[in-house]
Formats: sequence, C-alpha cells, structure tokens
Amino acid sequence: MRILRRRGWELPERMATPEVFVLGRRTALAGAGSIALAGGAHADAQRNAKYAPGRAITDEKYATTYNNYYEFDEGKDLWRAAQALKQRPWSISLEGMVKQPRTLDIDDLMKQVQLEERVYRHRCVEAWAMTVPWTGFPLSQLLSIAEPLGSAKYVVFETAQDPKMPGLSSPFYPWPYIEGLAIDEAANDLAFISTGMYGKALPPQDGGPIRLTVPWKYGFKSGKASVKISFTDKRPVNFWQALQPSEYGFWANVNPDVAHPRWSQARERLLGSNEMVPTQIYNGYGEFVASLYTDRKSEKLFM
Ligand SMILES: Nc1nc2c(c(=O)[nH]1)N[C@H]1C(S)=C(S)[C@@H](COP(=O)(O)O)O[C@H]1N2
Ligand SMILES: [Mo]
Repeated sequence: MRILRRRGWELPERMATPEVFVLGRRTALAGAGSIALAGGAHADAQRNAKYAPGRAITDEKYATTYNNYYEFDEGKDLWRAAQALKQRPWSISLEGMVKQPRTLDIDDLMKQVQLEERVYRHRCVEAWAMTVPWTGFPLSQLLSIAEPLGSAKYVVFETAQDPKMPGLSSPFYPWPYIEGLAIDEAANDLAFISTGMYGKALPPQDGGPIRLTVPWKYGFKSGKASVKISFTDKRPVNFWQALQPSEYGFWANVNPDVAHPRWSQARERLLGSNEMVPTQIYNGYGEFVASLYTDRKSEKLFM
C-alpha cells in the first residue's frame, strides 16, 4: 500500500497532509519483513478526524472477544475457534456487472489503496454497541478498482465458506452470508473496508482479513471475511432477511424510534462498561448519509 513516508529534509507529515488527518499512534515501522510491514502499516495509518466518535473507544479486549459470527457459533464466545481461519493466502473475486471480472490477491489490493484509521460507533441490532478504531480504506476506492458498469445498482459482499467454520453445517441458515448496499450508499465516504483494528491486522473473529464496515446501519450489514464482491441490478436478499423477513430487511438503517418486533431500539449497551445510552438515528451519522434516503421515503428504511 502507499504509506506516507518522508525523508529527513521533507516537511513533517502533519504540515503536508490535509487537516482532517492527524498522525497515527506510531510513525516508524517496528522492523523489516512483510509481516512486520503488514502490521506496521496498520499502526502507521493516519486517523481521519472528520468522523470523531464522541464517546470513548471500547477496550480492545471486549471488541475482540465478544463477537457475532454465525459461521463459527450462535453465541458470542467464538474468538478462539475463529483463529483457525487462515488469513493468507486470501483472494477476492470481483464479479457481475463490472468492466472486467477478475480475482485480486488481498496484498495486491492493499498496494493499490491508501490506508487510514477511522474511529466508528458500531450498533448491533441486538442493542449492544462498541466504538472501534478501524484501519482500512473507503469502499469508494474499491469501486474505482472494480469499475462497475453504469447499469449496476447494488454491490453484494459474500463471506468465505471454510471447512474451519462449524456453523456452516447448520441447515437452518441460508449460507453463504451475503450483504448488500445500493451503489450510492457504497460510494458514500463513510462506507469503509476494514483490514485492521486497534492498529493491527484485523483478527479473524472480527472479520479478518477483510470486512465491510457500514456504521450508520445495524451491525449485520457489515459482512465479514469477504471473498466475493459482485455488482448487480437486482436488489439482493441478504442473509438475515432470507432467514427472517418479518424482522430484517435490506436497508437496516439505525433508528431508535423503530422497534425490532421483539425489543426496543431506543437505547444501546456499551460493551465493557455496560452503560446504557440513547441510540441515535443513522447511529449519529445522519449529517453524512440522510440525503441518501430523501428519495426512498416510501421504503422500509429502518429494518
Ligand atoms: N459473515 C458474517 N458477518 C457478520 C456476522 C455474521 O454472523 N457472519 N454478524 C454480523 C453482526 S450481527 C454484527 S453485530 C457484526 C459484529 O462484528 P464484531 O464481531 O466485529 O463485533 O458482524 C456482522 N457481520
Ligand atoms: Mo449484530
């Protein structure tokens, strides 16, 4: 990836980069070699200060040990089992309505993008929440690489199906896990592809090596371990909608005033402190995304 490096005589990065970027935690790589480089790149990513979370970052130990990942388990304690998912080699196929379908190796992809850190709030439809420093790149950069046709209306993310995932043997679920966004949602600057968190490579339990991160929608929209990204003019039926259409839909934007059929969405529990705080419409990101929905008011936008 293109890491901003400077020689001694050049301007400090904080003077040369746009104001929205501030320096990451660490400005020098720990060592040489590709593994150090991959980890170091995440530690070096500059934080994009445009999306200040307004609440404390969740302790890493909670974000990495309390997970939803039905391919591994229906409960939350699956982080150990998820370590079995090999993170390399990893490739992602770009399919459907694109100029040229092809398969990208993740490390080649990462050389073509500019990593940054974004601290986002995450709101699960089950009413727990966390605040995470993700590293990765805007989904719009991946759209530029994929070159979808003008006729493509949706982008669909499909999760790996690996023999190390015990949940896949459950016949009750409509595997593979797929999620989708409308193209204009995907092009919005908030839509993000995460390859790291807390300054390190993304751990398998949180969707490593590469996942979608869509902070204004319920967490289930952020599909993990992506292996296929396809473009289509037909609205996809996502995993949770296929499973339970009376409870989950396509848009799934966060809204405290639209209750889940079985519980209120008015408040959320912060992982770690267990403090209950009010939920915000579009998870507090309305200033960036509400305009996506002005012409879609007739749709079920909030579940
Ligand atoms: N493939 C896949 N992606 C998934 C899920 C899943 O079960 N399988 N769960 C979703 C849900 S409901 C949430 S809240 C988030 C949880 O992400 P986290 O484990 O990193 O907190 O992942 C989402 N992505
Ligand atoms: Mo969730």
